[in-house]
Amino acid sequence: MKTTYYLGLFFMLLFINCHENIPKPIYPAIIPAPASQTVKNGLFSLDNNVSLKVDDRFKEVGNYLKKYVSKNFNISFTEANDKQIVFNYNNQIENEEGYTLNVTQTMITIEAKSARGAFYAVQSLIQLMPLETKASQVSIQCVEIADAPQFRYRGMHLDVGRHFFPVDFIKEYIDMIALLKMNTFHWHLTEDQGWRIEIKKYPKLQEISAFRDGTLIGHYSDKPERYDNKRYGGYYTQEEVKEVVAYATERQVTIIPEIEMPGHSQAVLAAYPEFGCTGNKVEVVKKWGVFEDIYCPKEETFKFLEDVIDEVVELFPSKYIHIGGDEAPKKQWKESKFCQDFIKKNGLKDEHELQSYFIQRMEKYINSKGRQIIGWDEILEGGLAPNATVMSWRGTKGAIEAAKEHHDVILTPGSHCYFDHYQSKNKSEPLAIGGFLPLEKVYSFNPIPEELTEEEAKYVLGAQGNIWTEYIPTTEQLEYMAYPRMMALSEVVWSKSENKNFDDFKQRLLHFMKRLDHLDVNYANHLFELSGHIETQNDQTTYTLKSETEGKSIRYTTDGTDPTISSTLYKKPIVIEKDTQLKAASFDEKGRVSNILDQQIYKHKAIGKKLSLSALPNEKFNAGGKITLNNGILGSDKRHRDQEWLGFREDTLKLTYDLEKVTDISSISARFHNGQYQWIYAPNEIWVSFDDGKPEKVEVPNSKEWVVNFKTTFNGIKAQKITISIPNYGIIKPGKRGAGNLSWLFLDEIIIN
Ligand code: TNX
Repeated sequence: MKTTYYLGLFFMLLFINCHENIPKPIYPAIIPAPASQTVKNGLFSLDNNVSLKVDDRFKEVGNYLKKYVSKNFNISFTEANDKQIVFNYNNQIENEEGYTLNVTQTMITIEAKSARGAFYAVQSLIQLMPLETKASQVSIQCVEIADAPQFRYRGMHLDVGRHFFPVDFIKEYIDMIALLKMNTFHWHLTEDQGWRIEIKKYPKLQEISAFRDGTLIGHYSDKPERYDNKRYGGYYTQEEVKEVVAYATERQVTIIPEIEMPGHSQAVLAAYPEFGCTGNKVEVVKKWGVFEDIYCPKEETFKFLEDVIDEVVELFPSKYIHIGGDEAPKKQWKESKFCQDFIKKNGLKDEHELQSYFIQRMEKYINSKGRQIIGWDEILEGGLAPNATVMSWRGTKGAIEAAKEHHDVILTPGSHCYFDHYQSKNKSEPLAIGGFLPLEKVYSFNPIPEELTEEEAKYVLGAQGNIWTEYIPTTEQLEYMAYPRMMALSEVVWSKSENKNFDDFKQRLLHFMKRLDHLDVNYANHLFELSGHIETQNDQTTYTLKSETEGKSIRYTTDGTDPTISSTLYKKPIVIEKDTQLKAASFDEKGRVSNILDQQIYKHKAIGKKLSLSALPNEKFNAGGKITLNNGILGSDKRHRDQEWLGFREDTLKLTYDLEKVTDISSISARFHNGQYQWIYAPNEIWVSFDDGKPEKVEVPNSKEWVVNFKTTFNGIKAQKITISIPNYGIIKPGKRGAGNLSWLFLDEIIIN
């Protein structure tokens, strides 16, 4: 779609719309971008003189539109015939979910060959309607749309195990899925931390497995661990599940329930330890991670799971049942005599084949109910169940393997589809599990791995966004994590790649955000977020600011106060002459439209100067690259996996600075991360030499702090070259985490003054 269209039409519409009580029409800015769209002159006026004619096959969709109109506007359809909205059946439309939508001044025509197609036409139409409520006349831009999705499977997942979300919220989530023309809601219903679906035959699932006695506070890598000790939980009754399924069906959304096995099942074992391997009494888990207590492949366990499936298939009409299969630690199976005998008796090679046996046996049962299984990519290990569809989350490897074996596959790689990861580097972001998945990265996703041939690519059904909720306790935060990344994903799975353009998407998103405001949805808005970088040239250090989206002005302060609409306007890179706290944000004429970028910059003599390292940082801990060691910016005091911290695992790391000219040196300061739980130790000493002088040893204070601050001062030193050698703390001592292994060294900035 052409952005140039926008401005022209926008102004045109402003003129057309001189009648004050009629809400302004919306310029077509549909998300996901339709396959083809031609904007025409003129408007269709939706008012009390419009009749609705619906082919019988689309009756429910017609009712849905009727409900939408009467709920949002002061308009009802009549029998009058001067203007019409017509739903026609058209079996010439190629794609099962495709549709056409033709808006002229007197008529709106929708054609489709399935209710789903007709429903998507209505969703496009809704996105063409203004937001003002209770208007008695609304104008709709004339437009011709012919549309169809790229992928058959367009999904969103939600983990209700780690945190529980009420039925009303689930419905709102489904509304959003439907508005974005996605067709699947993957409801992750069981977890170590809580079982969330009523199973009548096993009441202890409701009494015990659905509740935990507290929840971890903060991040799971925070030490020591702290808990809130509050009982937490809940579950959906079967009546509620039916209500949600009916709600989703009305919106053409299929719900795939997930019942995890054999791992992530500790909540069940808390109630029914007899289905585990140890028989030990365990509790419903209060923290996050992967836990060793998993189902034991005993007859009674299978009976339990089959009983659960019996009730589940009664509730969910979906073709697929998701059986999990991920992250099942094999330790207990290794140690259990029962499992080892079982492996021998059934001619299995090892515990992986036992996992495969487990899944295949459940697959057979589920197939016998006329349903098919989906499992996370671990179900590939030890042999794939014959009819299984694979959900590939650990990168795309699983997807490639499955497609090559001619199994259907759905892509949900962590790199592009995990909406529990951070979406911005701003310090004000709510605590998240980690990772970094900004909007643009979601948008750039191509669900078809390059490695697949055209034939193999046919096994890729589509993609799905996952929302794991360890760190998402409230619906507000969930919305913040979900939107607008879900909008970007909707375009990944729906729109043709030639219609995908991130700048154009952002413009449409700005419109869409108004809709979200109207719906009172707490979305994240990083569209005008600022980022900055340091540069040093000819001894001058500057800080350059850049907005994620063009079109707004940037204002900043250097006195620690928050920038306002009257703060200094940013025009060119800011010269940094001393330590500076820079605060900047984007503004439009009404006020601030972005978060505040708050950057402390330490001006020192080595900023941007040539630095050579005896070894590269480990690739896992090299997010920002070597430059972060002398860019004047410190790492986070809370997270060692940010851009600024670099991790090394060398016996000795040597850093050599070339200051380009002989310089007075009075101090060297450094910060070492001391994350002993993660095997990261501050060094005991460093060695410093100037030019080609003799290295002198300086001790690093012994400290248990998360960050160890180190500073050493000098008198009367003049040098151009400085060499700093940092011997690793060494092999971790017995009794400590990681004992016997070489520790890690973590550095963010070395400040030379
Ligand atoms: C891995 S993805 C998991 C989940 C976690 C998630 C956190 C998958 C199949 N398993 O149990 O919640 O990472 O990002």
